[in-house]
Amino acid sequence: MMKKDFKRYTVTAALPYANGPLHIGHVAGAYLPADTYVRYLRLKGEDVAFVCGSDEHGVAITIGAKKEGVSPKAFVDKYHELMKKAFADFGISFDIYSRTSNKIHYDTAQDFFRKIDAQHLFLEETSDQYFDEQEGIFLADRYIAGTCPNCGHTNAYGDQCEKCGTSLSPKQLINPRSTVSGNTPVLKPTKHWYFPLDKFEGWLKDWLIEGHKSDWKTNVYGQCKSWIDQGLQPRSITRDLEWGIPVPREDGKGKVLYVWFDAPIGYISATKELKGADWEKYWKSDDTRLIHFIGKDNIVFHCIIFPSMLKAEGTFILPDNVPANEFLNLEGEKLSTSRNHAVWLHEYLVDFPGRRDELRYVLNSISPETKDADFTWKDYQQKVNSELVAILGNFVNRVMVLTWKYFEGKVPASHELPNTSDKRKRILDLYNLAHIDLNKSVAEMVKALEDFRFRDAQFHMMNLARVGNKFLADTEPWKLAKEDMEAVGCILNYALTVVGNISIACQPFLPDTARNIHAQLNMDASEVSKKFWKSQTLVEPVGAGHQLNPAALLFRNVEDTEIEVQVEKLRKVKAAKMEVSTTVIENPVKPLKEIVTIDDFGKLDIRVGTITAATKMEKSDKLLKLTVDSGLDTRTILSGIAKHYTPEEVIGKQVTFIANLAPRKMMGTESQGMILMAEDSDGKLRLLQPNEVVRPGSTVS
Ligand code: B3M
Ligand code: ZN
Repeated sequence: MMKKDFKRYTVTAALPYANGPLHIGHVAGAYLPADTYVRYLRLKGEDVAFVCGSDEHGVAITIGAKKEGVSPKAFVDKYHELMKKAFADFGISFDIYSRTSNKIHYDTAQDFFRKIDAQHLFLEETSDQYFDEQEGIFLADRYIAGTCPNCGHTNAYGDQCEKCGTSLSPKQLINPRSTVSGNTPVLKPTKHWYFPLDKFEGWLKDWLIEGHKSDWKTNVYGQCKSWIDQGLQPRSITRDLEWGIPVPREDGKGKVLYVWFDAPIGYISATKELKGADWEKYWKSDDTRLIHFIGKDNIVFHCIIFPSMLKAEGTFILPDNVPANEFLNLEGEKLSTSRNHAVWLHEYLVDFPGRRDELRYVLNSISPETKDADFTWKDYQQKVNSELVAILGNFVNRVMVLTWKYFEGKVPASHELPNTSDKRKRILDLYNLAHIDLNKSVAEMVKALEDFRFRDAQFHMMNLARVGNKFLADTEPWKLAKEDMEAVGCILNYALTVVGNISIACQPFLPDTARNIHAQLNMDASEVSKKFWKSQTLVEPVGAGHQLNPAALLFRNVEDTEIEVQVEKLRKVKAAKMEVSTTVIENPVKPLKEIVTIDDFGKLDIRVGTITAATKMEKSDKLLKLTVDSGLDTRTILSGIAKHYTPEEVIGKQVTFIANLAPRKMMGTESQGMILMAEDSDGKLRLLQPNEVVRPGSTVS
């Protein structure tokens, strides 16, 4: 394919779900490569809109909110702020970090839906889906658990069995149960709208399979091709949920857009927010290059489904490239938010203050560009110590220190060294060799950046320091200092040129380090930097006579103790999980809640009381109104046991109850506590009683 002449860039990074903090897997997957690329584009002087934001809809959010016992809105508010701050603190240079709960996004997503709907492209279909009668809701796949038909695991989800990895549909589960109420759900008809992906198969074959055969990464292209080759089906794009963007149709009341329909449109909404009236240029102009940075689990959504949606809408440009990464593992195991097996970005920033570039460097040098990669703390230490410290930091520091030693920190003259001795001839030869090597490295670095090969690009950048070190070691200016200061000056002048070029070349990868070197060189980088990135050859950043600032170390060694602390942290999490998992009973009714401390538990005042009277609550088939002698007082407690006990059955029984629960009004009556119950997997309730009669008011601990 002919390379187009692009005038501007719209670069997107996957919108992370606002359901937990960011870890190094997220960073290595999408955000660091995107940031590196965008920094490179800006240095070249390109017009770029770099957009991202929180993905705030979908089941991941509603489940998370439920777990934390808060509303979805409160839940996303919390994580949006946390993620936004972590990105900013880490220095990811988004032009905007937006969120999909913004009004502008609701409007944009609904308009998008309407535009396709007006062409009568969506299909409507009514089908049977699982419904939780107690909660009165249709259950998303993730809210249904049951026995896996493949491996017999009793806690498989409606979309996947996490034990054997089989992807499932809810109806395949044996003994399905709602994870919301624990009850057995019933099948009930519901209407949804479907995007006719099958109708785009022919077009996708042209645009993607033919059109991007040679310019997309093989891992991305391969996944897309096999997906399309298997044949495409209509995909439902609406859901029966309360949290989400309402379907903009009269007959769509109570339904919301599927999160994967609205989320990618979030890129467009964010651009609107960023650019105002100018936004269309970034999405509707053929000379704009659209690039999506994502992890591999998002490939089909960004390469097949979203492009088809854009095509259907009809007025947008399509992604020109989607350089998706594979996964990053941690110490040989999958990163996992739920198991807390992760290096959290916000924690790294606290544990390693002022050392952002170290993490950038290591993640970039092991970037899972073509296959999964593994992050280990030992390797982190090794890369920092033997590369950043020993190669880059060491070179810059030697040159600075020598210049101060011999020339009081002033850049020495480079006057063409007359070739008057064998020694000088050798220096000139070495200089010429180094110069060729360095320009080659710069060219290779730029080529790799253009091709989204950031680990190679960083390697070539580091080559500048490798060549610089070798040049110093070969020319040995410290030995010449006694006999030929002119030659020493020439060597250091050139070495300072290399330092200056490194400071410019490392900007996309190590932005803090770049600034540090600029400060030491006492240089304003902006003009030379432009020249460097335009010409893609070495420039002369500091001229003879220029006064440098004092030398300072760029990096320091990562100590064994620092690494041990991190490894220990991971080990402790694992040990805690093992303890928990050995005490979990087989076939748990509900997933284990979050761990609480003994102090949390101590806040509950649990006691034994005697039921002295019981009646059925009017207009409720669930509630019994109980009078309980609590030992302290006589109180009224409403309990949802009417389907399991008659009033007569419970009078005289001793029960356990929470005595300090804030009173709650239900159906006009105040309940002053809560009776404790055991609930089995069929939803059957049994009173929790002491096995011997005790004095009312006895505490439970
Ligand atoms: N939030 C999935 C994820 O975080 C999803 C990406 C949306 S990009 C439009 O992996
Ligand atoms: Zn299974």
